[in-house]
Amino acid sequence: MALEPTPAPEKAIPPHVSPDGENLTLPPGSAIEQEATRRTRRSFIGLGLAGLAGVLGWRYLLNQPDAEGTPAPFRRVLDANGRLSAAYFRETRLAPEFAKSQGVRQVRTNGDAGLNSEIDLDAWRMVVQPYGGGKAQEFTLADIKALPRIEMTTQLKCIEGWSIIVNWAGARFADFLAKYPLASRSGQPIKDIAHPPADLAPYVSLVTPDEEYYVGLDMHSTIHPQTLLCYEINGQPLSLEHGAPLRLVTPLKYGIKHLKRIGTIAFVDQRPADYWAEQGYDWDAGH
Ligand SMILES: Nc1nc2c(c(=O)[nH]1)N[C@H]1C(S)=C(S)[C@@H](COP(=O)(O)O)O[C@H]1N2
Ligand SMILES: [Mo]
Repeated sequence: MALEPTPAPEKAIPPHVSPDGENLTLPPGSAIEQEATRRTRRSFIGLGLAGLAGVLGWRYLLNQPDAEGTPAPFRRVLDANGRLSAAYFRETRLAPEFAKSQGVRQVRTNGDAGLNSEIDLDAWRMVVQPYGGGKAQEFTLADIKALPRIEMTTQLKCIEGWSIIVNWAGARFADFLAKYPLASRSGQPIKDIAHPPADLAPYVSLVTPDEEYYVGLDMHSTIHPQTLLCYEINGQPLSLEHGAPLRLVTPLKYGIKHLKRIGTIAFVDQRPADYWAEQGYDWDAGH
């Protein structure tokens, strides 16, 4: 929008006649009329400036580097929200659950980083690097299925702006760490997620077998009761696109954290690398 001189309305419309031909009552040249004209002109220029700022502002925002369609300045707001949710909600909050019948029939898939290499589902193992070093341990899908089976119907929210209600089944990550004490330096298992051992690793890293997709999680989110090592979606074993044989589901986080096709898990001291955080997304990605 260009800032041109205010067009003189006198040219198009006679001074004291409104656009629909009705006579205005203001006497020509009166103080009131001058003031009205001045105000109109000023507000017109004001609108023009606001419009220009708006257009430039939007152009600025939309030209910022983005990832999954969210320009970086918006991301900074989400980052601030992430810090808030990390600080205030931690593990005490539960994501809403729905009746199984409210789940979508036709699940959608999104994101295939780390899913494009060959996979032999029978030979697949989940490799876990214990906290503080030590020998990596391998787990089969049967090992995970031997843990208490949890079913939940929750909303999967993608940062792109869509969400779906999905029924998931799997084992609680916390139950895995209760049975296999891999996340504490002392080797103490997590018996009660409200009182986890003090020497628990602060962070967890999850990586696909081909290392193309990777996610970092804080320990509070990892042992949250709704964080699942998930092997079924809507009553069916996961398809390859949904992350067969095992994926993460953690409904207090955006979809970006729900790593499909778990390869390696490690318990570590520093925030692990995170695929979308590297693209400028909030590391916590909570909602
Ligand atoms: N390995 C892997 N996992 C991934 C992704 C990906 O690209 N690769 N995308 C994530 C994103 S952005 C979303 S929204 C969810 C979508 O899960 P779905 O395909 O089962 O709907 O998977 C997440 N997990
Ligand atoms: Mo997503």
